[in-house]
Amino acid sequence: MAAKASVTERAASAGVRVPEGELEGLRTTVRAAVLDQPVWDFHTHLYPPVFGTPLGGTSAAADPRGLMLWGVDELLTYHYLVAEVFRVVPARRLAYADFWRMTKREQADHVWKHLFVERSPISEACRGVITTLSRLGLDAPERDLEGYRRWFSEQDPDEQIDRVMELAGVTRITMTNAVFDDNERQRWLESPAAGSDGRFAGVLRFDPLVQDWPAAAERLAGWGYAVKAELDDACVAEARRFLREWIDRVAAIYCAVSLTPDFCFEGAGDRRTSSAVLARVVLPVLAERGLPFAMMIGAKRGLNPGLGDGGDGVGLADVASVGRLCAEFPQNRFFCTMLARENQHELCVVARKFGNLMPFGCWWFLNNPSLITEITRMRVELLGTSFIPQHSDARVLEQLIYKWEHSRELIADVLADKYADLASAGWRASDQEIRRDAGLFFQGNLARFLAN
Ligand code: RAT
Ligand code: ZN
Repeated sequence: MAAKASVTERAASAGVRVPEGELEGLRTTVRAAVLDQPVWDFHTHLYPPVFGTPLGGTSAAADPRGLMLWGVDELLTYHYLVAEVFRVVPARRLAYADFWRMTKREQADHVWKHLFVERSPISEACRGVITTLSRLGLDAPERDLEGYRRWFSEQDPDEQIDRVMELAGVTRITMTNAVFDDNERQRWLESPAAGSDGRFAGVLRFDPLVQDWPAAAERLAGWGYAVKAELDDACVAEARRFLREWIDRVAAIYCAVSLTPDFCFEGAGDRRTSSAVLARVVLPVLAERGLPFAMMIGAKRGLNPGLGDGGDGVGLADVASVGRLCAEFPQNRFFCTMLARENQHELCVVARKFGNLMPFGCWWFLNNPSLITEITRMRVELLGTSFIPQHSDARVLEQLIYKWEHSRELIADVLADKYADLASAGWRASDQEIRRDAGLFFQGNLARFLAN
């Protein structure tokens, strides 16, 4: 009788019966939980000062090829903005080569003039610069680029990292350590302290190993590993040695590749080289080390090479291949993000089938308000709390501020709706439960997936 009565009571409280004030209170709680939640940023291209920095600031010597990018000139020459400025001043008026010949400061002046001064900076990447400057206390309405430059040059890069992490609410930054990048590889080899900054976690990234084995083999051979284009047993053993050594060197918490949209894994017996490298080299080593493998799939490399990093496009990828990997390698764990909007639903469905798959982030061209809202909403509906909603992909330190502020707002709104719907269905999550769930989204799911 009692159970029947409570079902009736709950039914009676469904829909419009939750008082408006209570729903408002719930929304406020959800927003506060998300906005305050410390973040562990799953994927960035940021580095600590030990990797050198082109803008020395007050404490370091400027290192033109340094990897730690920070400051207003770097913010303005972010590749998202380079692509945007070439829409306004196209290559027929300013040749790509002429742009790349300019100094960083001249490039930044060009972007500032055409995207911020001569028209309003309403794109997401432009707005991001404004959010960032404002939160740093720089007066954006003044539009004083020289003044911003002066302020940055008076900062200490190491202290700037602390300041930015504090403002962004980020507690740990995950790097992308590209072993096939000569500049970066050299720095790891020469500086034993490279991985010692506790604010940063290392990730071994090796796209060519999977996407272009013959070229990768040539490089490995040059670095002293006995490998060749044909992947025989001896070669597999050497390639595994290479991976193990570099996983240790960067203290990688996972390994990662970006794969083009044509990436395909056909399952057991697949004879493609990329599949063989995965099946015989990468996944066995990761299983042995207990490390997950992150796949970022869908970037069409070099669609317009003139734009540099900004020249990549997007293509529809084969999500079924991800499912086959999860099925064939149940002892491995996979993080996955895809670049095409059209792949997002299928990726969620595959994630429902495989507990060893963790979808993450709204990547690159998807890192825009309308799409973050759409994708996050769908993921919550299909996966509940079991995904990583966002990563920053920041390349310039201060981008952490805007990327996280903008994303948090959107994720908070989606979750506020979901908890309100839940309340209408008859389940009022407590404040503590809401904070627990927010913790899963912003670091707990990552920590747990890394741990087992
Ligand atoms: O989003 C980006 O900044 C891209 O340029 C890529 O770095 C991409 O995120 C990648 O990691 O390959
Ligand atoms: Zn990236």
